[in-house]
Amino acid sequence: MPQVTISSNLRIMGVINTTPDSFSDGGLFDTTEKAFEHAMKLIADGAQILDVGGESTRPGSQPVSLDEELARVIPLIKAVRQVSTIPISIDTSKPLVMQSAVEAGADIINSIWALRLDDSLEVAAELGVPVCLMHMQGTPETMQQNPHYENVVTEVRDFLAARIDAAVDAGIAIENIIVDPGFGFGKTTAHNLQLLNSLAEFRSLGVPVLAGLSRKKMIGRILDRPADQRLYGSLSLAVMAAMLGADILRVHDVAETAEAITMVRALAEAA
Ligand code: 8Y4
Repeated sequence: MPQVTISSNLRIMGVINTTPDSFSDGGLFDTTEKAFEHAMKLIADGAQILDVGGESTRPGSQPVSLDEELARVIPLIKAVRQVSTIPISIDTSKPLVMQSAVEAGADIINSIWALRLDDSLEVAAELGVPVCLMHMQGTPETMQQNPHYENVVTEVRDFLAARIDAAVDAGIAIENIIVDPGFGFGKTTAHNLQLLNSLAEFRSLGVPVLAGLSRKKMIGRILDRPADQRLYGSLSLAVMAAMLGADILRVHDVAETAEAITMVRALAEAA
C-alpha cells in the first residue's frame, strides 16, 4: 500500500481575475484581451478548470454593478469557449450573472455565499450545472473584523452539510455539488490552519472538496511575505491539501502547482 494517497482525479483550477482592483493582479488583467491571454497561458500551464470572477471579494471592496460584472466576464467566457472545451467556473454572487455565464458557455457555479443570496439556489438548480458551495462567516466587507468559532472544524462542516441539504432540496443533484471550507473567509490564521489540518474530515460529506489557499493572507502572516512573494508557501499548502484529500485546488500559479502535484502523484502511484 502506498503511504501517500491523493484524489485519483485531482484537478487544478486556475484563477482568472477580471477585476481592475484585484490586489493580486494589480489591474494587469482588467481587459478582456489580457484576461483571455491569461486564460490561454493557464490552459497551456496545465489548468483543468478556469475560475472566472468579475466581482472583488477583498475585505472592504466596493460592490460591482450587474452591468459592469457582465461586461467583465461574459465576453471572456465566450472567447475562451470558442477556442477550448476546458470547464469554466463562474465566481459570482448574482443569479443573473450565473445565468448569463452558463448561457455564454460556463460549466460550474462558484458561490462564496454557498447560494444563500436572493434566488441563487433556484437559479442554479434550473441551470443544472455543478456548484461549489463555500463557507464564509459574515460578509466580504466585515468578515475579517473579528472571526469567532467555538469549534471551527465542526461549525464549517455542519454549515456545508446544511447547504448540501438545501441544494439537494432545491433540486440540485448531489453529483453536482462540491464543497469548500473557504480559507480566509471570516477566519484567522489559526482557524485556517485548523481547517487545513482537518481537511480529510470534509471528505465525509460525500462530495468533492475544493481548497483555495493560493497566495492568501495566512501565508503572508506566517512567512511575512506580500502577495507577490507567496509562491513557495502556496505550493507547500497545495501539496498538503492534495495529500489531505482535496479534489480541486484553486490556484494562481498553475504551472508551478501542476509540477508539484506531478511529484506527489508519482509518490502516490509508487505502491
Ligand atoms: C492573493 C490573491 C491573496 C487572492 C488572496 C487572494 C476562494 C474562492 C476566492 C476560495 C472558492 C482570493 C472566489 C480570494 N477564494 N472561491 N474565491 N474558494 N470556491 N484571495 O477559497 O483568491 S477569492
